[in-house]
Amino acid sequence: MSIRAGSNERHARTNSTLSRRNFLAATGLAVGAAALSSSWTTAAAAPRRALSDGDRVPALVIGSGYGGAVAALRLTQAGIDTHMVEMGKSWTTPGSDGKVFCPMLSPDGRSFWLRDRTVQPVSHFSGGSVDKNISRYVGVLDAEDFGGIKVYQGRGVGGGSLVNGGMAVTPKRNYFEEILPGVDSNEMYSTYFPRANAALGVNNIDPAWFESTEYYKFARTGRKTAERSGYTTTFVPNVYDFNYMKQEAAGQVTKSALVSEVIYGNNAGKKSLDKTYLAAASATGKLTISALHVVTSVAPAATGGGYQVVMNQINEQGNTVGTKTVTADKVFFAAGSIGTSKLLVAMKAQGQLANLPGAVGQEWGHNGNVMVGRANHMWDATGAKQSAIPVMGIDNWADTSAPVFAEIAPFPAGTELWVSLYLAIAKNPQRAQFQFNSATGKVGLNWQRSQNQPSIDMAKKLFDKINKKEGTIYRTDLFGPVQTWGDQLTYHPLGGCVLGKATDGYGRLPEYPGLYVMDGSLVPGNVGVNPFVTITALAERNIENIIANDMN
Ligand code: FAE
Repeated sequence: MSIRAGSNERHARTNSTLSRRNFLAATGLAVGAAALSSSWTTAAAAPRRALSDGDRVPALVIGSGYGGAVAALRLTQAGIDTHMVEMGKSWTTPGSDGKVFCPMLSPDGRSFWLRDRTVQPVSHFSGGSVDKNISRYVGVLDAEDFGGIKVYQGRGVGGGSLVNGGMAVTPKRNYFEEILPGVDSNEMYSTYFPRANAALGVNNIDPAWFESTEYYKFARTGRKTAERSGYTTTFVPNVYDFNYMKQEAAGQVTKSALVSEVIYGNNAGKKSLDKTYLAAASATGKLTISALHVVTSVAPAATGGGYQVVMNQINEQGNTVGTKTVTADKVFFAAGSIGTSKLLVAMKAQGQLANLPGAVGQEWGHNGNVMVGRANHMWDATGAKQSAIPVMGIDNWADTSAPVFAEIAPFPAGTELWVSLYLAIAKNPQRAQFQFNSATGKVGLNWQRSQNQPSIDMAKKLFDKINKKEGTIYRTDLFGPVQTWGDQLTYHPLGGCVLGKATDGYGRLPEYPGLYVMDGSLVPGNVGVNPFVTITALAERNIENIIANDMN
C-alpha cells in the first residue's frame, strides 16, 4: 500500500486536534478498540496520514519494531501526539493471490527488500542454489550485506515482528546481570519482563498436543537425539497463537504456520506488533504512522528548539518520490541495532550530532548466531508436515566451555528430508564497530567472518557429541555448495549504542536532550537467547522513566 501524501497531508497537521471519537469513527476502530485487551486489533486500522514537509510534532519515533512500538504505545497513552516513521510498507493490502504476504515456498517480490533474487538463509540443497528470481519490491525481509555478514531484518510496520519466528524468551537472569550490570534486575524480572510478555501476547504450546501432532515431529526428533546425548531441552514460549495453530491442524481455519509461513510474513496466527502494541497505540487516537519514509538525517533545529528530521518518501519500487523535513521536540531512535547505529554514526561523522560520545557505533554483536543441519537416519524422520514456528531449544548454556542455546528449527519444505536444523546462539565474545566511510557516504560494519569461529567451535562441541552418539553426520549442502556451518548470517543484530555507555542508564543521549535510543542497539552484542523480549522489556523500563522525567 503506498502513501498518498498529497491527499492526506492536511490531516497530519490537524492531528493534534483530532478527537478520539472522530478518529474511531473515521477508522472503524470503535469495536476493535473496545475489545482490544482480549482480542487482536490490527494497526492496519490506523490512519495512514503521512507527515508533511514543515510539520512540527511533539514526538517522532524512527522505526516501528519492538523499541518503537513500546515507545509509541506508552507515549500515546500519556496523551502525547506521536508520529512514527517507517521505511517499510504497511502490510495490510492483499496481493493478486488474495494474501498479504507471499508463500514461503514460492516467494515473489513481497519476500525480500529491493532484490532481484532471494537470499534464503538455507540457500542450497543437494549441491544447488534454492534461491529464486523475484521482482524488485519493498518486500518484508531484508538481508543487509556488510561484507563479513548478512543481517536479516524485518521491513514494514511492525519491524522484525513481521518476519521472526515469534520465539519469546526471557533471558537467564545471571547472564542478563552480566551483560547489563547497571540495570536493576529485580525491577526487570518483577515488572518489565512480565509487562512485556503480557503486552506481546506470549503463550505456550499445549504439551499434550505437541506430543501428538505430526507438525512437531521434527522437534520431537530433535529433542530425542539431544537428550540421548545428555543434553537438556526446554519448551520455548511464542507469540504465535497456539490455539489458532491447533485449529489450523484441525482444518477449521486458514493455515499459516502449518503451511510454512514465517520469514516472509504470517498471513494469520501470529501476534505481530501491528496486532498488539501498535494496534493499542493506534486506538488512543494519538498515533500516526508514515510508512515508506526513510529517515536520512537528524540534527538540532536552527531555531525554536527540538530536532530537524529529514526523510525520503519512497514508492513500492524503492525510488525516492519526495523529501520532507519535520521538526520534533523529542526523537526516539528505534530503527533497530543496524538502522539506529547507522544513523547515529553518520550524524556524528558528518557533524549534525558531532558531540555524540565515542561509544556510539561500538559493541555490535550478532548474538553468537550460527546455523547447522544434521542428517538423521531413515528411522528418525522429521516429518513432511512441519510447523514453521519453533517451540523447543537445547539449553547447554551452563557448560562454561561451550555455552550454547540451540533452537530446534523447522525445515518446512513440504516433504520428508530427515534433516534436523538448528539455530545456535553461542556466547561468542567477538564484537564489531560501525564506521562512516567519507568516500561513499555510507556506514559500514567491520565484522569479519572469522569472528564467528567461536560460535562454530561452541556449537560444534554440542553437535559433534550428538552425531557421535547417533552415528550421524552434518549436512554440508545447506549453506553453500559444500559448507557445514551457516556462519555468514545473523537474525539477531544487537548493540551499537549500548545502554549506560553510548546512552545514559535509560537510553537518553545526554549530549542532545530530547534524543533517545529505544531498540536492540542498547543491548551489548549478545543476550544468550532470542532477543525481542529483552528489547521490549528494556524499552518498557526506559520509556517509563523518560515519560516520568522528561515529558512535561
Ligand atoms: P526492528 O524490529 O528491526 O525494527 C526496526 C524498524 O526500523 C524496522 O521496521 C525498519 O524497517 C525500520 N527502519 C530502519 N531504518 C530506518 C530509517 N532510516 N527510517 C525509517 N525506518 C527505519 O528493531 N527474535 C526473537 O526474539 N525470537 C525469534 O524467534 C526471532 N526470529 C527471527 C527471525 C528472523 C527471520 C529475523 C529477521 C529476526 C528474528 N528475531 C527473533 C530477531 C528480532 O526480530 C529482532 O531482534 C527485533 O525485531 C529487533 O527489534 P528492534 O526494535 O531493535
